[in-house]
Amino acid sequence: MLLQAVFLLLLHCLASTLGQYELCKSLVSTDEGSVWEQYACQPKSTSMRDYMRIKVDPPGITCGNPPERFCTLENPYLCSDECDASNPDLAHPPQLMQDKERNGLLTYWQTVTWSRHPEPLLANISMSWNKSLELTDDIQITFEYGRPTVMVLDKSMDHGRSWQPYQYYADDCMDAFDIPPKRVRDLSATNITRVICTEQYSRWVGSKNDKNVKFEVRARFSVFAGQRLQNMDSLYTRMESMKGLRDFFTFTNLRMRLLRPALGGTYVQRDNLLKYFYAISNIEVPARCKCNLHASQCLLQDGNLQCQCEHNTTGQDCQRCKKGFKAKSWKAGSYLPAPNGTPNTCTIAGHNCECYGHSNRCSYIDYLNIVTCVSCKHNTRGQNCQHCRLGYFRNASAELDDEGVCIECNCNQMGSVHDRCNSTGYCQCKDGATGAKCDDCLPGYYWKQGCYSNVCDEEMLLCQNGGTCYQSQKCICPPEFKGALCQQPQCEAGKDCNAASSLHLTTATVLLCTLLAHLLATLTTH
Ligand SMILES: *[C@@H]1O[C@H](CO)[C@@H](O)[C@H](O)[C@H]1NC(C)=O
Ligand SMILES: *[C@@H]1O[C@H](CO)[C@@H](O)[C@H](O)[C@H]1NC(C)=O
Ligand SMILES: *[C@@H]1O[C@H](CO)[C@@H](O)[C@H](O)[C@H]1NC(C)=O
Ligand SMILES: *[C@@H]1O[C@H](CO)[C@@H](O)[C@H](O)[C@H]1NC(C)=O
Ligand SMILES: *[C@@H]1O[C@H](CO)[C@@H](O)[C@H](O)[C@H]1NC(C)=O
Ligand SMILES: *[C@@H]1O[C@H](CO)[C@@H](O)[C@H](O)[C@H]1NC(C)=O
Ligand SMILES: [Ca+2]
Repeated sequence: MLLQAVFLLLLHCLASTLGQYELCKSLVSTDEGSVWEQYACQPKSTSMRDYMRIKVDPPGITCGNPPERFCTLENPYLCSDECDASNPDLAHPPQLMQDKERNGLLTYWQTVTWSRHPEPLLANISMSWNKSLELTDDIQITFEYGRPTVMVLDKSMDHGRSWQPYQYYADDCMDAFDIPPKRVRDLSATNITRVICTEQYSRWVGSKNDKNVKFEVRARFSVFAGQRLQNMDSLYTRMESMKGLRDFFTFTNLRMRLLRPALGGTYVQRDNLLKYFYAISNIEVPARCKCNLHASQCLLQDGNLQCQCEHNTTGQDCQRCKKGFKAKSWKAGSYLPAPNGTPNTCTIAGHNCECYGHSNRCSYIDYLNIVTCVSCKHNTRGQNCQHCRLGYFRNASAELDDEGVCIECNCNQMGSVHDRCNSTGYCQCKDGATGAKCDDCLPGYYWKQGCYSNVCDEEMLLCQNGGTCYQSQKCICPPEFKGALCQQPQCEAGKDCNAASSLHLTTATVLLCTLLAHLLATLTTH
């Protein structure tokens, strides 16, 4: 026991020299031999600049094709600088925003000048990593020759499918975005995830004085962890308890929308537009891979960052349990309790009672002398949750431990005998019904909340005596006929079926004759 205590102490020392949450597991000797102890763990923070894929829009925005001259805000009348895409010494391609600058040589991406003023000079810079990342320090974008007077930083958490604003930047927030200006230091613990517009990084201070535009992560962290971030435990505790806090620092893509360049004054000087453009020499994105506290390493594999998952988890972000380790459902690791957190390891499903991850509870049934899974989820049933519930069938392309292993039969209520189906999803149909779900009729039947035999059709059951067949359901007969197929005259058999009509005729004749007689009488009296 003493030995173990000493070992654990040693481990703590080791963990603290390594930094917090850097160790996923460690071999510990106990009286029963060595066992692995597991801890919540996360990769080190690193410069994600080296892994980002960068794209600028619109396509022709980078300067130098054709070559052009430009000047700077500080030397507006010395327009001798040249940008030429075909000359490596004078070219300013996008990759110069993420290169390692050697020997103090400043390298930067540069756009065309604002020669089309007053049409706005717009540029988008999209950065993608194809990996969920968590910011660990300030994003810092270095602008040469002045910072934009209006720009927006956006982020995406779903690989660019949807975007949201991260921070607005303007020299006049009300004027540019109709948002009152704020600083991060105006925020408190309750509204730290608020998206703000800041005027701190857009004002003209001379191009050499302050070149950086920041997204402040450190200042936000310090609200919880103290000025020097000395109390990170407090931050991590908040990460666990405050909804949206962790997600606020999580992203897969970033995008800068540059909306107006530095002006160097209040107005645009229309007679010298060659001094207005954007130029970026560096983009720092200090972050770590999001591995859900299940990995301490994140490595480049086939060009993409990949968490080296521990705790028997798998996936790019360790967001799943490995196959066969689904005794209970997957959970992210937790920072709590300090200092080692909780690993929430995926464990192998027990030998005597495998539930394939559809239940995390087993129960011993005394009179049967068996152990059985309790409350199987995902529409499964059985001792090991290995069958599908009635009304469901086995998904042939899913493993037994897949959440989608059972598919609803979906038998048509009217057309089928019951709501169960066979193992390929076929329902049992009532007479006349057909199709996998019994929602169709066999030939010779029509559908009307179930299948019914045709009364009439165009082949065997023809309507007679000029009747027409209405949707196989009934013959519409001419007035003189009746019967299912209009086979029967309206009048009783054996009687004179023309009597009625001849009587009508007689009446009409009598009437006509009377009329004529009247007419004749009137004519003769005059
Ligand atoms: C920048 O991206 C936004 C959002 O997708 C888009 O509306 C805008 O047209 C883009 N601007 C340029 C210059 O490509
Ligand atoms: C993104 O990463 C995933 C997982 O590593 C990989 O399957 C996919 O091909 C990657 N996509 C691109 C465009 O690299
Ligand atoms: C954040 O909350 C503080 C106090 O709780 C308040 O003074 C401040 O105005 C709020 N900031 C924003 C942007 O809502
Ligand atoms: C993963 O599962 C194997 C097999 O059950 C087990 O020996 C190992 O300790 C597990 N690893 C972790 C990190 O839990
Ligand atoms: C069957 O399982 C596969 C593999 O998990 C899944 O992609 C598919 O959606 C499932 N089918 C249905 C109908 O649920
Ligand atoms: C399920 O029923 C359909 C239709 O009756 C049949 O073709 C199929 O062979 C049945 N599948 C099995 C596995 O019995
Ligand atoms: Ca550079």
